[in-house]
Amino acid sequence: MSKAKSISVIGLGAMGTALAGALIDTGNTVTVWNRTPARADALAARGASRAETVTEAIAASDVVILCLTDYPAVDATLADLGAAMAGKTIVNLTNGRPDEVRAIAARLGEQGARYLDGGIMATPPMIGTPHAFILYSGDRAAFEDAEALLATFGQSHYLGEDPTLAAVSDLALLSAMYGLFGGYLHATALAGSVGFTAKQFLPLVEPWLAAMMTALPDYAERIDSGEHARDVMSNLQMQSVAISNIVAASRSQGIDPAFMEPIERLAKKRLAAGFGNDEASGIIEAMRGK
Ligand code: FVH
Repeated sequence: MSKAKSISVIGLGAMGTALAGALIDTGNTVTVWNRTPARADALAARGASRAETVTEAIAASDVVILCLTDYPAVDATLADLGAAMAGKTIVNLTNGRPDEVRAIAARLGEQGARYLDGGIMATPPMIGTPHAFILYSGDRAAFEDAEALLATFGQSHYLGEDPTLAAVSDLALLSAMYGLFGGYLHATALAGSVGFTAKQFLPLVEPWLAAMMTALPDYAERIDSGEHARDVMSNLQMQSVAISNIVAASRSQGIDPAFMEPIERLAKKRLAAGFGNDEASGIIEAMRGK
């Protein structure tokens, strides 16, 4: 597929608008539709064609991007459009669960469409820059045909034919992000209880997190090999004391320890199972129900 193509974008929230804008900026013929029509005004002024109905938006292009709040919104938008789907490549960049992905992939497949599911690992201003990356899974030929077009948004990572791969990986990466942000917020609240402003605390917390990120390759090695007891530097017994101190100190400082309590529970579960001398990477086994 050459770079300049006809493409439709359905859903013009913050992200859909950024996606459509990037496509316009790179010279593609873009048709847009949104439930609330006024949200198409700015894109129309930049050269997009405004579809009056979803059916019209789908008919306008072979490749159709969906970017809506959730899968119930996708279901509502695509209801009763069966015949219009035949021969189309549907690229659904809506955040969702694997069960939702399976259901829509099966339904669109029965309707004769090729289905690609995607997870956007970027905020709207990052779209069209090298910092954005997008996960895709589903119909391989559809991905290969649309690859040049999809490269408009940022780096593409095609994960495989199973359509749920992108959604599960997206949720996994978001889980890492929420863990980081939640940890930062808890830390900043705790430091704030003794008078630090967030800006005063930042020069401490930022390099600390950056230094701790360097442990990830070692954790990955231990997780894949199952060797949590090898060359232990910071054993779980010692770390669980600190974790419980964080929970207790948060309470006494008037900070809700809710963010830290699950990790305390998992660490204790692992300790009770006799793995106190292991590295804390072994907590993943408790998460896996072992
Ligand atoms: N914005 C972000 O930072 C993140 C980055 C990572 C990926 N996400 C996902 O992208 C999907 C859309 O997110 P968004 O930021 O564009 O969301 P909103 O600005 O809130 O726009 C929502 C659009 O969905 C339409 N919509 C909602 N419900 C329905 C429905 N029942 N029928 C038809 N359309 C519906 C809504 O339309 P309207 O309210 O303007 O009429 C917007 O177009 C999302 O999955 C993120 O997780 C973004």
